Amino acid sequence: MNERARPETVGHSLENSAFFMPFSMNRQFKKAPRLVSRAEGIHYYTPEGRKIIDGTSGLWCVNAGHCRPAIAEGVAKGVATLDFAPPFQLGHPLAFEFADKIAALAPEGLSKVFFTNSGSESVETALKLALAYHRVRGEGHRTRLIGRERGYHGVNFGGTAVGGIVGNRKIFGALLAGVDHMRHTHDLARNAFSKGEPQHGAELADDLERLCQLHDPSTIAAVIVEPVACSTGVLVPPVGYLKRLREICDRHGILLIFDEVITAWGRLGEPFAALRFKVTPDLITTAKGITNGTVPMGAVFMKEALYQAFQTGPDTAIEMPHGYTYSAHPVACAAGLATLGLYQRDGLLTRARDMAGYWEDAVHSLKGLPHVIDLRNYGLIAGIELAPIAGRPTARAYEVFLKCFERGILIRTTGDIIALSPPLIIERKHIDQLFGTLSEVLRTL
Ligand code: PXG
Repeated sequence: MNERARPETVGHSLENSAFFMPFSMNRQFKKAPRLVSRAEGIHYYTPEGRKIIDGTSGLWCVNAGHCRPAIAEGVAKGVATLDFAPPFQLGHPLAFEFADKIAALAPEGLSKVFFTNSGSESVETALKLALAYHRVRGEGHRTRLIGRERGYHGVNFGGTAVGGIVGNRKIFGALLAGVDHMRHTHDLARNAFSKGEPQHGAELADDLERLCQLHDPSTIAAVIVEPVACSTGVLVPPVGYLKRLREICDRHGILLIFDEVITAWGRLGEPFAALRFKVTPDLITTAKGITNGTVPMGAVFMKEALYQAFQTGPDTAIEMPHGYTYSAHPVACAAGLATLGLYQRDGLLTRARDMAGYWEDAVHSLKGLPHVIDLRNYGLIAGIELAPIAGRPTARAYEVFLKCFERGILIRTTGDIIALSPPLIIERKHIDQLFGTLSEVLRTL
């Protein structure tokens, strides 16, 4: 008899389950599992029927809230109509329709879209497009990729290498050569408790100029940053920082990639963070909210000039030897179109802007609570930084996470920072509940 727990036996031990959980403490989790089995709107439900407010939009992706009928119906119709179509040398109408509709929302000039299946694949795609762009233009000497400390760009080779999270890299060894990192922008000494963009730190962009001088700028292909670094604790860019990065890239012919896997699709009150910060990169990577988290999908937006640079060889040649079996998957496109329809019908791509004031006040109401050393916010995101317990980093925030889950709210923690990013449909009463519970828990520490 197989000893493994069967999924339907909720409450039964999962300790010997075959499932190797990603980015999880497998042993700890399997001893004391936390399961959700249903979701609706702003809530998850546990198998026992406990209702949990989703303070994290799943994993920063369910922007329109859970199980929206319009999306569920779009997916169901999509899968019943065209389950799969090869994306190479064959097409289906939804791919073209979806690409055109989302390109119309992108910052001016980012007129072409390459489909992937995840944020990690979007990042790899953008990095490869950047390298290829320089090569087809006779600048094959541009091979270096620059990321930033505390950046997260997914888990594939390129993204892990340009990412700036030591813990995510050191177990894998060297990964890519020719990668370097700028300094991060987190500066508690000068910017703690900033509301929105912090005032100090635009000059940190000059670290890119330093790397240019160190390596010779003509060896650098691209710079990749998250406009707001979310995974490492909601690091909002200082006023003027992104603009300065853009200027330095322009000065040296370097492509600027915004990794908007989290910040796109309304999270900051505009369809893209690039629009919110009024800085236009050469490429934008997205995923997550593109289908409201329902079907895996990603999209890379690029400037027309990038696309055109590849259209120069004989028209009997494939212009870009890159793509995935599931690029522009018809069910993902159906999910994306239904999601976009809902975002537009309900004004969700700009709703974060309307809610941001109430959200900001709620976030900063936690000031003065035990161990809270910083509060930061932008759009519908918040970072709440706690002082670590001496010698036990991450333990304090993890305790908050567990206690919050017991009391009916789902938060996310990274190090000793709590990150919040609720569905964009959140109402004031939910914000009150979220921060009410959080402040109760913080008082128990
Ligand atoms: N870039 C950014 C900026 C991301 O936030 C990825 C790329 C990778 O996307 P995929 O779809 O391959 O996972 C991400 C993903 C967290 C957390 O706890 C964040 C992500 C994923 C998992 C956890 O903050 N972001």
